[in-house]
Amino acid sequence: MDVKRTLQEVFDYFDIDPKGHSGASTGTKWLSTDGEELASYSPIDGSLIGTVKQPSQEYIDEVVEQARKTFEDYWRMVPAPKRGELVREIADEVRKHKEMLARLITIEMGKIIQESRGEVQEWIDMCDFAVGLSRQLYGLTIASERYRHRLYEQWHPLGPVGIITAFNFPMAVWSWNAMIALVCGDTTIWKPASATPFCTIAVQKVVGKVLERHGLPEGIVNVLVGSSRYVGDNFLADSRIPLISFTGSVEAGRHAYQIVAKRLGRTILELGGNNAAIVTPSADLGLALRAVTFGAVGTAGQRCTTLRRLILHESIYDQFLESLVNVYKQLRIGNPLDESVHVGPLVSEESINTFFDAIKRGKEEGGKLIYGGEHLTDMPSNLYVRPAIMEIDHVCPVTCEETFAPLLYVHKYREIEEAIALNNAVPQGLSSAIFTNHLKEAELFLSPIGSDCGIANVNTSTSGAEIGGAFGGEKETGGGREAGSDAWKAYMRRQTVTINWADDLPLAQGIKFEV
Ligand code: UN1
Repeated sequence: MDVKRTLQEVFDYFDIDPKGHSGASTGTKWLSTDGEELASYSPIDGSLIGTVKQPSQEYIDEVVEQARKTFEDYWRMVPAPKRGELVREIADEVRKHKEMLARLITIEMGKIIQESRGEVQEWIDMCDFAVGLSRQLYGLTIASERYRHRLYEQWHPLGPVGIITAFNFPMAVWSWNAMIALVCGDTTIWKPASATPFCTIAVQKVVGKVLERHGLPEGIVNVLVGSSRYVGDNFLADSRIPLISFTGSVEAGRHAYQIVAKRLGRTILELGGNNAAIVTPSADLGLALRAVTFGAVGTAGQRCTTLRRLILHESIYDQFLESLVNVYKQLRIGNPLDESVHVGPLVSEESINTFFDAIKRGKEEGGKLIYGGEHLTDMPSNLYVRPAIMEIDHVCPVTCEETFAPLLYVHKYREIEEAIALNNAVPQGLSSAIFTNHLKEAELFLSPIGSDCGIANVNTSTSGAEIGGAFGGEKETGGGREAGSDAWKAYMRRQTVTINWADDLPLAQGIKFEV
């Protein structure tokens, strides 16, 4: 598929003008923003996708104010199942446009088309989950210690939610947050990564169709497209936004967290991962091989859940590594729009530099590059590399970092306890996996003395989590949880209620206070 022609089709389909598009929307309306233009380029061939006029503070204020006002005057009092109807119709709409949305993801950030379709599917799944949830925002009833008293808790909408997302999942991460926030009665304000503005614009166009059809007011689903110089510290410091959900690097997350903490706002942080998989002697090695390959090279190593560290038992070490290298040799690297390609380009020059820098440092710190690591220079852009495998027998500074590229470190272990210690030896704590057919080993890995990560998998990849579970991790990953399970609670405010229906006033804890 040709990049230029496909892009033109996508723009015609969604009716997007790629020249100086507005960077701010309150739903169906786009504001006439006047800031510097942000350009978006396709990593596939380096061609210009389009430009967006970034919103200066005046427009940011207008959008945040609209989100606050619509929340207060309208959205929070719409019954939750009715809010769910909006989300259900968004799901219907996304199903219609799935292929075009997927193509845009691939063109703008470079993941292979199969994975882009999977990403749009995550959005659809999130909608379905949220629609069900809209009838289940349950509170608990608690036994009161007092005579004729009722004690219970209820959940109320919180307010406008700021959603800051990374380039690697330019639609799904927003949807994990926004679909939940919407049924919870919150309005949303999305600031996407600077690398993927047109994915956001297309998403807003799709949502806008539904808002328009129902004549819903502006301010429910809002967008601010701009670099952090525009939509940055002021946005984070804005106390009209009670919750900021941030997905991105540890460094950027630490910065955001401090600004929001200063005003005692809430955050959901989904920061870096440095995920490991342990392959034990009892594992189904064929299955493990496929899972390891998908985990390590999927999205060209640019998922938070990408497999970065492989921990092999000494008895299967040579055999497994040899098979892995053979599989890597068969990987097709190229245009991610081509259905047969496994690995597309990295997103930017910066990612390329990080990849080569990590390989260099890995060697300096005692690693041995056993496969890949070349820059493929005969490609339509400068952003293609051959995924790399590096043997390294210890934990060192470079293996403690999240290198957002397809670079896999391989360690050897003897005892399972040693493998678990290696799994836990890094500052991040997002995803982890063990490959074993040994019940006791699996249970040990899942026990309190096992993996310290937010996600722990047995006989499946570190990446590719379903939306039904809560997604997020511990330690420097930030502790936030998004998507399924009870992650919705972070988007609402809990209210504990005591009702006295007695004729007197019994106090809790048996206190006597007579006047
Ligand atoms: C991310 O890279 O930020 O589990 C999220 C997965 C996907 C989400 C990745 N469902 O790999």
